[in-house]
Formats: sequence, C-alpha cells, structure tokens
Amino acid sequence: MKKKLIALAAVGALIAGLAGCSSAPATSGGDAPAAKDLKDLVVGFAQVGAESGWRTANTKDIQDSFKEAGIELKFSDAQQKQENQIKAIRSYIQQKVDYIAFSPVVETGWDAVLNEAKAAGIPVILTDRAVDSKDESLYKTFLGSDFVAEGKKAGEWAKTEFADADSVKVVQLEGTTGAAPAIDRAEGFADVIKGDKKFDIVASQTGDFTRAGGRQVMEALLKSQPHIDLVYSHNDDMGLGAIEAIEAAGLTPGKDIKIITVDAVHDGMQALADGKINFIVECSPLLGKQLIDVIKTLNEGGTVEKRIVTEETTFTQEQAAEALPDRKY
Ligand code: GZL
Repeated sequence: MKKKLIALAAVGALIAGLAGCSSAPATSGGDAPAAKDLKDLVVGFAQVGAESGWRTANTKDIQDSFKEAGIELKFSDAQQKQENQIKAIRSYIQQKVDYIAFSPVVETGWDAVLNEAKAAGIPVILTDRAVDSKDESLYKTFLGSDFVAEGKKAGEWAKTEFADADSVKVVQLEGTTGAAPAIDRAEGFADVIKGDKKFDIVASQTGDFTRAGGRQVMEALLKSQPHIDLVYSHNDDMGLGAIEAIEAAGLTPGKDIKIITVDAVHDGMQALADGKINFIVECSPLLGKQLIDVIKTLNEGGTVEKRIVTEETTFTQEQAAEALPDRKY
C-alpha cells in the first residue's frame, strides 16, 4: 500500500511540474522570464525609409542578420514619415512581438508610443538614430554612431585642408530636419570651426538626406552665392546630388569646390576615388549583428549598455581607391 501511495505522489508531482512548464513561463530564478528559443522569437523593426544608399545597406544588413540568426523579423518602411513609424510600432504592440527595434526618423515625439510599448511589456531597442526622451526606461539601448564626433572629424579635415586660406565660404547640406544625425553632425562641425574666423557658413539647408534634395539645394545655392569654397554634406547621397549641380554649372567638383560628406557608401567612395569628393567620414550601416547580440542578451535575461557606439573611420581619396574593392556596401 505504502509503495502505491509513493508512486501516486510521484505521478502527481510530475503532472503538476509539467503543467507549470507549459502554462506560465518558468522563471530563471529572478523576475526575468526564461529564455525563448530563437526560432520562437518575433521582432518588429520600424525602418525610416529607403532615402539613401546608407539606408538601403542598413536594411539589407538587418534583414540578412535576422535570417542568419533564425529569428522572425517583421519589417516596415515608413517612407521617412514619423506617423508611419508610430503606426508600425503600435501594430507590433498589437501583434505582441517579443522586441521592437527602430531608427527614429526625428528625435522628438516618441514618448507616448514608447510608453505604450513599455505598458505592454515589450522591450524597445533604438538603432542608428536617437530620441530626445528624458525617460531612459523607455528603451533598452541606443545602438549607433556618434554623430557629433562625425561632424568634428569633418571640421578637423577642413581646418587642415584650408590651413593657408584667408577665407573659406562653406555651404552645409543638412540631413532631415530634426533628425539626430543632422542636428549632431552640424553641431560637431560648428564646434571645430567656430574658433577659426576664416570659416563662414554662408548657407545651410536641408536636402533631406536624398540625392535629389542635395542637387536641388546646390543648384539654388550656386545661383545665390557669389562664391563657394567648400560643401559640407551630412551624407554621401546629398553630396552626389551636389556634384551633379556643380558640374551642370560648369565647375569641377573636388577642385573648384571641395566636398566633404558622411557615410562612405559605395557611390560616395567611388566619387571620392574619382576626385569629385575630397574627404568622407564613415558612418557604418552594418548594425544587424550588434542588434541580434542585444536581443540574444536580453532574451537570456542579461543586461546591455544604455549606449553602444559603432566603430568607424574616415577616408581620403587615396584610401578610397584602396578600400573600394573590399567594401561590403
Ligand atoms: C546615419 C543615418 C543617416 C545616414 C543617411 O546613421 O541615420 O540616414 O547618414 C541616412 O545617409 O539617410
């Protein structure tokens, strides 16, 4: 009889244990839920758009990284409209995805939707661009470049290049108004040149990070400005558009008007190697692997740094010619 009672107790314990595993997620000791199999994870990504070569490379790298990791990716393209990104994030919340990642098209206006994600218990990861929210609990980390440092690198090159000049008339092609890279690249460049009176930013206008935008702004500035020595463009694509405008005006880009851009995507690097751009500050779009690493760490109950800065360099015309054959994008 006693043996029977012990056996029944064991079976009862076994059934109770199985019921516990299959219903509420088992805890891993603390509050964090136990790690899910990667194949069971679903991540929603709200991309800015497809405005530039950088964005195209960024999207491809993210999609390839998720495919390689075997993690399901729901992806949306906001055509550079904040309301579309907010709609996409709300849709991911309704679908109860495990994580939300996005590149905020502009810095402001995110607290409401990020609080909705927080209330739903869905961790948010910022990639590429930052938000200006004071509440850092609204996202797990911001993974991306230091745009102020990028602007400073551009300014330092300009100071060296024009060391012997008495006057340098600069036009600045700004990225999307309100976007972190546009704000910070302008700040970094201004910080470096502000002490040097020869530099005069005679015009600064947004080309919205697109080649067409850069061409249109440059066409207008070539008509309105009596003299331009340097174009500082917040990305390659606007710089390539400016080249088209400069050549259409009968001038030689890289010589009559020097050009600095940011990104170092293939077409920019080719123009640099061809002598039409003078200096490029790299901004790496290859964030996919780091994003996967963040998700894996969080999935296993780990913690990540609030700020993960991507490594990047700069290129001269000689360095571009050498680097081009091995570039991934
Ligand atoms: C920078 C990224 C910027 C690129 C542009 O991290 O957000 O947006 O510099 C892109 O080319 O459009």
